[in-house]
This record gives sequence, C-alpha cells and structure tokens, in this order.
Amino acid sequence: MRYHVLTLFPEMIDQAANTSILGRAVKNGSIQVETTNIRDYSANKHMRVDDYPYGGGAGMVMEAEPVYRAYEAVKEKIGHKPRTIYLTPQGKVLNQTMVEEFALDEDLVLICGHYEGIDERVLEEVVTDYVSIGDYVLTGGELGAMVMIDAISRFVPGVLSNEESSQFESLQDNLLEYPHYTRPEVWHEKRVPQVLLSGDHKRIEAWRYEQSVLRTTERRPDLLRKSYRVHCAFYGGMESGAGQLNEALSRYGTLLDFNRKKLRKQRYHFERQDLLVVMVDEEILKNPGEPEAFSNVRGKKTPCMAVITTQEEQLGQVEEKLKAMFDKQGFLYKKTYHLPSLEKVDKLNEIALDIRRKMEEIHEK
Ligand code: 6GU
Repeated sequence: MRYHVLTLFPEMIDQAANTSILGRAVKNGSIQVETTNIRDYSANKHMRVDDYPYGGGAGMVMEAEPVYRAYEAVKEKIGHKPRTIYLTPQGKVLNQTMVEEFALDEDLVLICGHYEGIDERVLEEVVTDYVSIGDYVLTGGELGAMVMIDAISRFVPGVLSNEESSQFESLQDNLLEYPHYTRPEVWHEKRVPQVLLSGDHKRIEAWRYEQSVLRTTERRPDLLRKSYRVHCAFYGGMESGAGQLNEALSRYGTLLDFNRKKLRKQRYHFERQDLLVVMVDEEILKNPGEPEAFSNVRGKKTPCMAVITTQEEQLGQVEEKLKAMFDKQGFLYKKTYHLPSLEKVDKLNEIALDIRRKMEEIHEK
C-alpha cells in the first residue's frame, strides 16, 4: 500500500508514520507513506497558499491551484487517477467496512485541509471520497489521515505479526469485544469468570457471545441495531467456500449443510435480525428428490443473498429459482453474486465485504 498525503504539515505525518507498528511496516516495505508539502506548489512568490473567502466571513481558505498542482504531481507518479480522500468533518464517518474497502487499493491520496477549508472547485475535480473520523472538529485533516492510515494498514499483508492480527474482529459483527482476562486467577479479590477455566470451548464461545451482546446493549445500543446474525447455508459442493465466507462475515456465524436430508426436512425460522447467505452450485438444478433444498426455511423479512458457482449460462436460471423461492418464503432477496470458481479466495473476501456494505445500506434506510 502506498499512501500519498498532501498537507501543509508533513512533519506531523512523517513523525507518526515512522513510529511503532507503522514505522516497522514502512521499514519492512509493506507500506509507503509519502508526504507532499502543498506549500511547495504555491503559485505565489511569497509561497502563500491561502486567501480571504469570497463573500466575507472569518478565517482563510486554501487556494485551489497549489492543491491542484500537488495533486497532479502525485497523480503523475501513480500513473492514473487515484482514489483521493479529502479529510473533513463533512465526510462520511469512517467505519470498519470503509477501512477494509480502502485497504483494497494500491495507492491512496489523502488531502488534508487547514483554516476554513479548501476552495470547493479543486475538490470537485479531484476528490473521490469525503471522510470524517467523527462528529467533532479538528484543526486540520492530518490526524484524520493518520487515523485512516493506521486503521487501513492493519489489513495490509506484512504489517501485523501473527500475534498482532486477531483474525476475529471486534466490530466486524457490530458487536463490542467480550472482556479479557489473564493471570493471576484472583486479583483484588476478583476472580476470573469460572467458565474461562473450564476448557469447554463451546461454552466459552457461547459465554463470549453473550458478553459481547450485553456489552453492546449497555454501551453502544446504536451498534446493536446494526448487528445481525450470519447463517451460511450451502448445497452441492460448496462446503469449503461457505466455511470461508462465513468466517469472513462473522465470528459467530453458523454453517448449515443442506446436503444433509435431515436439515432439508427440518423447519428453519429466521428473524429480521438474521442474514441468510445461500451458496449453491449447479446441483441445485438437478432434482434432488424430496424435500428440495431450502424449501423448509422461513423468514420474517429476513435479508437473503445468494452466491452461485455455476457456468455463466445457468446463472440466470438458478438466480430466478432462488429469488422466487426465498421471496415466497418470507425473505427479502437482496442480491446475487456469481463466483466463477471456488478457488478464487480473494473473490470470496470481496463478496463478504460487499455483503457487509449491503447490510449497512439496509440499516441506513
Ligand atoms: Cl477528517 N478533519 C477535520 N479537519 N476535522 C474532522 C475530521 C477530519 N473528522 C472529524 N473532524
């Protein structure tokens, strides 16, 4: 990942980018953080970069031309029109899904404003994304840019060691992390919860989930409304793909194997707070005999999406079949993904990210 930061205070970025985990990532080459001083591109002999606002009012406005020239220099180096983020309290508030999406780019340009902001006309020409890091006002965009660089870099290969990267993420499920404990077993007369000493992994997982929900209810009820339980149901030879998708979507997701006759017979009820993802291949078109896969699942306006691994020619047919079926059975069929081959691991992760984005859209409405 290469970050290109346009700023009037490059030393602020350089300092932070060369410290701690980011500093190590720069040294080992996983990330590059390159700063461009906008003042070096001033069109003015006094190197001025700001001026009074048209229409009057307090403060100064950064001129369009120096920002544009700095941007053009970076664009030239990258070789194409890059994803370009303007850090502003007027942007979309950064969240984990956005972070992971930005991490997919090779180059990111980050523009930091100062004073009252930047002349609107240059922003219109170069900015692809407006990002805020929260509902408060900072003196400039640099701290916002550093927050983004830090959060995004955690998803860049080679930045975190095995111990540092927790595969399972707090916030991935819109749930806060459960509480953590280490030795000693008793501290200030407080005992470590007994279940954690039991060695019973199933019970421990259940306890952790319960704690996460409790915590989120108490501390972040706004997040809880956006959380949903993931269920990945598969039919045909999709077991490994469904397992991987399930893990990419949720720490607590369930896997349902509809190749098993018993599951196909059983009634399954899903609620509004569930998400059903079905993964199928061309097997779904052959009549498997009674009962048919998924014919016994029922939803209550439960969002539903499908990942289909078939030949291009069969895709429409399979999609129509699933859509009609799930709509009839109480689901809100939202989207179909075509996965050309189960070997495409990156593609599955991309699908998982898109599903999360889609779920956010649903909750924004
Ligand atoms: Cl990214 N920049 C500035 N200047 N203020 C902010 C912000 C960013 N996010 C919240 N407030």
